[in-house]
Amino acid sequence: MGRPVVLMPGPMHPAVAEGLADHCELIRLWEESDPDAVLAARRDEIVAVATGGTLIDGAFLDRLPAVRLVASFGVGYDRIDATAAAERGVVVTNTPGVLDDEVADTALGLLLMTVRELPQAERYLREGKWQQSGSYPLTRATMHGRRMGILGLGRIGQAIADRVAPFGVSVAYHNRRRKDVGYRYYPSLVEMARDVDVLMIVIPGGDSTRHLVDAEVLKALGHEGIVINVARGSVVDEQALVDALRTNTILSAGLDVFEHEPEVHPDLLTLPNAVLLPHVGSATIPTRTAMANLVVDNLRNWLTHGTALTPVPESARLSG
Ligand code: NAP
Ligand code: 8YV
Repeated sequence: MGRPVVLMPGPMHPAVAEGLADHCELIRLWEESDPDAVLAARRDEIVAVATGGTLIDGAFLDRLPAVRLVASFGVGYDRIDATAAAERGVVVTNTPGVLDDEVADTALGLLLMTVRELPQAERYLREGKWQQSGSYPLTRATMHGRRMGILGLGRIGQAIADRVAPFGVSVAYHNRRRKDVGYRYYPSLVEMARDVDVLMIVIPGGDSTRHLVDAEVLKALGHEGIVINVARGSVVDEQALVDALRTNTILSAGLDVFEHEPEVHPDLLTLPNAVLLPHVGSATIPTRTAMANLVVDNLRNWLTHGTALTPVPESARLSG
């Protein structure tokens, strides 16, 4: 019997291919001159997919009836239709846990950058304005005494909550379900927004959370309010956010993610009260390597023992 065949639709971290080399035949689809012909010719052989961002929906899976595992790079799996996968008996895995600290560090850095206008102050220095015009203006906001509302107190949300206590920042949260934690729980996002002045967004993306943060939530957050998004751009109505920043309905925003990455809403690029990062939440060599290794471990364990290490929970898969 030949080696199992695994499909990689698009380029991934090199450690994935390296880790799989001895365990399967890997089809690098993007390198094929006629990908459709390859999919048609190998459709009954390909048993698993390793992916880092290709859209995998029901139609894609229907072309590959022998596939039983989709191993995804990243904890967010919003590019995979997990319900369609579950309906076809396909297990989806992601890479939870190994990036929590990295993303929480990024979130905290982004919060500090936004509250204290550090990128703007740095630009001021580089542009020679310190000599020309004197000190950078005092910032209206300070970290101390801020009230943070975490939208999505999960693994990363908890790591962020752990980090802000020494700054004197209080924490509340909104999830669909209350957790057994010491922070105040809000069943309503708008009500939480009304009571806090930092909205920290760390929920999964996808259809079920699309534009959860809309004009009403931003208005509730108010003039001193700061939005930090390290989750997915789709969670925020980006046009409503731009309008809220322009009209000072909120104070400022720090964004690592955008609705149409790598495109960024052109107005965000010019607004002085927006701090923008190019989706670097987990982007360090050690953390991305750990994520790649977990993709490999999921595939290897499944190919060898028939079980995956970090499958997306069935409840999440069937609810989308
Ligand atoms: P997690 O542990 O699954 O936590 C997600 C939290 O969101 C859960 O507490 C969940 O609680 C809550 N939630 C889910 N749907 C909700 C909804 N509709 N309304 C309110 N709360 C909801 O996930 P994680 O590992 O912390 O990762 C969170 C997300 O961060 C990922 O899905 C990914 O999109 C994003 N991320 C971004 C980067 C980056 O580079 N910027 C890196 C890693 C992850 P309930 O189930 O009780 O609602
Ligand atoms: C990565 C992420 O940027 O894990 C996630 O959900 O958003 C990030 O860690 C992404 O997976 C890169 O493809």
